[in-house]
Amino acid sequence: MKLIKYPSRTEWAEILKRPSLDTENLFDTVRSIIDRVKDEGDRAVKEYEAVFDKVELSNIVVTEEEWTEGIANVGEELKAAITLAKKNIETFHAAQRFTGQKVETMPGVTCWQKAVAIEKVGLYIPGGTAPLFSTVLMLAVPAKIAGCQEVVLCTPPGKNGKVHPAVLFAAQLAGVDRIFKVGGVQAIAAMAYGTESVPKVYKIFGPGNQYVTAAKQLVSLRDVAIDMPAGPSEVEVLADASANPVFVAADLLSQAEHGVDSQAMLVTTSEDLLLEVVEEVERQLIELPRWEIAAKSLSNSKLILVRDMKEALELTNEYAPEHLIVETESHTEVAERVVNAGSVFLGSYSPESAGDYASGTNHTLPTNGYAKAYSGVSLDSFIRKITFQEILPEGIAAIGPSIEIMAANEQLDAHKNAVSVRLEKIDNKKLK
Ligand code: HSO
Ligand code: ZN
Repeated sequence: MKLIKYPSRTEWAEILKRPSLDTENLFDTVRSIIDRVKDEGDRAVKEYEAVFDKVELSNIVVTEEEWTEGIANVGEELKAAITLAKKNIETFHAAQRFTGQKVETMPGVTCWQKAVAIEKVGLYIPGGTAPLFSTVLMLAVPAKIAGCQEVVLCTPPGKNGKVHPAVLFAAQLAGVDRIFKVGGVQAIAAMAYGTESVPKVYKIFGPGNQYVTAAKQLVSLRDVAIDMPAGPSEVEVLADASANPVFVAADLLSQAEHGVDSQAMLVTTSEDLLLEVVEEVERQLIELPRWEIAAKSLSNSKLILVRDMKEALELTNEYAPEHLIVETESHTEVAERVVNAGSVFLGSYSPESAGDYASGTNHTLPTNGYAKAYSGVSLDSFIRKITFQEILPEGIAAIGPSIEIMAANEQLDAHKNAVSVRLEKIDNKKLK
């Protein structure tokens, strides 16, 4: 962890930099895998599964029996916990339902929007060091509420050729239609183009490593939509002297254990707190099973001492963290001045872990400063808003002449004509 005291504004850009990855050959490698899956379908997918996930699969589909058998291995306690989380995620996302209203912009001109679900969506759940079954809920629950007709999920199997039981349980609970044992770039390509087994979808969601992210970016250039550009996870804790150093340290570590490239930041107005947090992090770190990962990622972490809350907020808005925990005296006031963040956690008893699992908010959020322009996944991510309009003769009579003038001035006479023929018809009727 780097301790930075009262940095000057000229140093901010350097301090707030995310660890950058060398992506020289990344896109070439990823493109070649995508192309083969596109051309050869399941055959290429299975070959890549053998190479990257070290499993020989005769069938990449999770069958009904496999699904049921897997779920039987999930303990009752975990099932109950996942069920509670699902309920809260459902409650929060159901409240996001869009109710458009019909608007009469002029007499006889009515316009409205209607939310329509994306018919086919694909969810990607990474394997790796920790199976993120919580992400299954975060993606499948809103997809079902939105009314997506086909919700498929790809996830790499373990070396035993099986999908993690908790992923199977969460998927069943949330209403996923089909699961495929495919990971990495080959999973993204399979969902983008379709194979004999995997259906082609219209939008792909979910986190992944740099290869998965690059694959999502490449397929989204032309062929399929994606949720958002994703990068390593991050948290910023914004705290003053009133904060509890034990809580702050625990929050920084909960981020740090995600991966060696995740980032945890503390921005504080209190030097005493900063020093206590340093001690506390060291104390808590050695107790963690994933201490090695956390220790590595803490080397990207910064503890920044600033002059006052105004400066703390300016720095925060410049960083635009994926997660922001505000542990200050008047956190409501402070939070009101936050304009760039993915998800904000207020007060001493709102750890990021709550949003990661069970409070109800979504944990698929913009990283890497994208919070300046993007929102996290929500019900909106699974719908499109189609606009409708219905114009009566009196309506076209009212707006028609303006359309004719605008079209003529853009030198688009056919546009003008589409209005003129109608206005003439209305005039003729009046004459009769
Ligand atoms: N913090 C991660 C989500 C997660 N945490 C899943 C635990 N499981 C990105 O928001
Ligand atoms: Zn997390």
